[in-house]
Amino acid sequence: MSGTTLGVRESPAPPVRIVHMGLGAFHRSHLAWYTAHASDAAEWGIAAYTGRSAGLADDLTAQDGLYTLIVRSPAGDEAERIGSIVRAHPGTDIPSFVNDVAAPTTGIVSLTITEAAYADEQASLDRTLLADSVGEALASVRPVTAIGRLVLGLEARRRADSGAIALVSCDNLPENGEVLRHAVRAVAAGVPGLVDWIDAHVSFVSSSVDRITPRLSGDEVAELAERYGDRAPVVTEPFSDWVIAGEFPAGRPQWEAAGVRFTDELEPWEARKLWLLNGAHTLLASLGRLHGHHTVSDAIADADCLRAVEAYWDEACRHLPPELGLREYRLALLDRFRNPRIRHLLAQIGLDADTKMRVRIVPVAERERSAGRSADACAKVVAAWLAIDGRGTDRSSVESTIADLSPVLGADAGFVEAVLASRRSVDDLTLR
Ligand code: CS2
Repeated sequence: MSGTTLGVRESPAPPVRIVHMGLGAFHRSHLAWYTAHASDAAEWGIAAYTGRSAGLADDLTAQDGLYTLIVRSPAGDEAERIGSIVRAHPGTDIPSFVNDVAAPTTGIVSLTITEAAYADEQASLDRTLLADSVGEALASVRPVTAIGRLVLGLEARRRADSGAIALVSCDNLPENGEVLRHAVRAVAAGVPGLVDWIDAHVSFVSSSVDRITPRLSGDEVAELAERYGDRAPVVTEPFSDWVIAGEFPAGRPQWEAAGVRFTDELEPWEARKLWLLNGAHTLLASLGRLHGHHTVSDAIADADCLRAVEAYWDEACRHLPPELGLREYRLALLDRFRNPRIRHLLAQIGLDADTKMRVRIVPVAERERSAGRSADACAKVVAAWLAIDGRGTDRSSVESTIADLSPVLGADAGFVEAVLASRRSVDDLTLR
């Protein structure tokens, strides 16, 4: 592919039937890749919207939506041109978004809007805004949150009588479809009749997504742009997994041809991924940085970090069904974390740390404590987070931060004590 310029499709662009919210690197290494590899890929195109910014949308538009996906293994790179994204828009292009969601040809809206966006405090503003806009032309309404924009699109779809649709969450939250249902219904509640329409026409699909895709630095993008003639390249790892539970009333791509697994029992897979992969990431983001490391591969090479990860995995695995192949998954994770050619910054993983702690570490700690065990490894994760965040070391502030993560753990004197004890040892790291 070297030396070629993007912008010319080898085959006609597929018709838009998927609308994506949260266009970024992960969407392009995951859902867009699976869609391009579905057996009926020619029938499923994506109109993708960024969170807000125009930069990536402009770059992709200049390339007719095409981009290069570079799969980076320790042995080398394999580059592939992906054509499933047909249009790219900035998230602020609300009129196009609303039209796309309302179109009868659209069957799916997928989301990678980050964990924190489902509990956006500004959602209540959007609820009022949407309630006040009843009867108005929707094109002039400007919700401020992603959920607000989605609800506006659904209201437009209802008015257009375009029928049922599936919403697919790809964010790292347990039961992400249910979390989305809750968030959407809360914002829709101000618009008369909309919640009933949603209940009858919208399927909330849950899914567990798994592919490490770090954000690239400016230098990395410049180097790849030069090599591939692509202004918006994506680098990802060889591993990829997607498990989905839910109905698609308006159809879906034949994703199983690309390796997607459909199940009625998502919860164990979701917990395996959230607790083991994401939980270890969250641990390394704090403990690794306390040790002075910047990337996952550097942190996992540190004996203290590796020990902490293994101890935390031992605690988590006591609460996962053994038939999920836990040993193999752990070994594969170590290889994935060690991939020296994937530069995954700990600081990137450390964003929104409290939301991540709640869904990755807290469930394991609560289960360990209620089984009568110390949860020392989880306590160390909490302690490292408190230290990297520069939180107070006195008992009452530690207690209240833990209570904010989990009322159960905050009221558990034994767990608070374990965190305080761990805190003393991790604080030594910062003093070195
Ligand atoms: C990471 C995830 O940034 C983070 O919090 O744990 O983005 C992780 O790389 C993905 O979930 C892998 O699928």
